Amino acid sequence: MKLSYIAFGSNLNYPALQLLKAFHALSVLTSTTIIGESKIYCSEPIGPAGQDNYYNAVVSIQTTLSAHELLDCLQSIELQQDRVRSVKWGPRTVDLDILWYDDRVIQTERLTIPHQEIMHRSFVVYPLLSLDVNWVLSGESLQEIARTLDANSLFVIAENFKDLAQIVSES
Ligand code: A4P
Ligand code: MG
Repeated sequence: MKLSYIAFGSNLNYPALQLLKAFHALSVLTSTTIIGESKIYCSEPIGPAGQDNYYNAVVSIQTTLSAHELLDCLQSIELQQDRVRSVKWGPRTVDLDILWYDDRVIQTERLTIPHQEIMHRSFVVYPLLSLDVNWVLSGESLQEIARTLDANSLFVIAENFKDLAQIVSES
């Protein structure tokens, strides 16, 4: 069993619903068990201007899939949710990035692990902290990294996916 962390992001077609769909798809994924979930956040977009705010979260899993098999599965979930790859960092129905896989450093054409943007993104670092993750990246703890990031544009929407489902069903 390998431990992995997956970042969720969406800012198109009812982002809360997109996150819930992707969470469900991950929960039924072969050889994989969800073991933790962060709070769900709303965040201002990084990248091209004029996009809607994002919903973001991080989920931890245990899996017997290899990192590349996991990437294949996550990309097929993205496609099931009508993900169209167009503009870099542009709007998307759902983006599923592998942040971390079994303490490994992987550098291939398709995969960079740990994900290279983790330490620049409050919408990844804060969810990780809400999951009690205590990684050290480039000599800095996540708490130290968080202090260097602007969290002003980050809001908690729900404590977990169950609460998010409740909020969606009431709206
Ligand atoms: N790839 C390499 N490493 C990985 C990895 N660890 N996990 C490759 C997943 N994929 C990885 O990704 C392009 C390629 O990266 C994949 O084919 C895979 O082989 P993509 O999702 O098709 O396209 P992209 O949008 O150009 O890149 P990426 O890295 O997913 O985008 P980002 O960096 O995640 O940026 N603002 C807010 N507030 N919240 C967000 O969630 N997200 C983005 C997307 C921009 N701004 C945002 C947010
Ligand atoms: Mg991606």
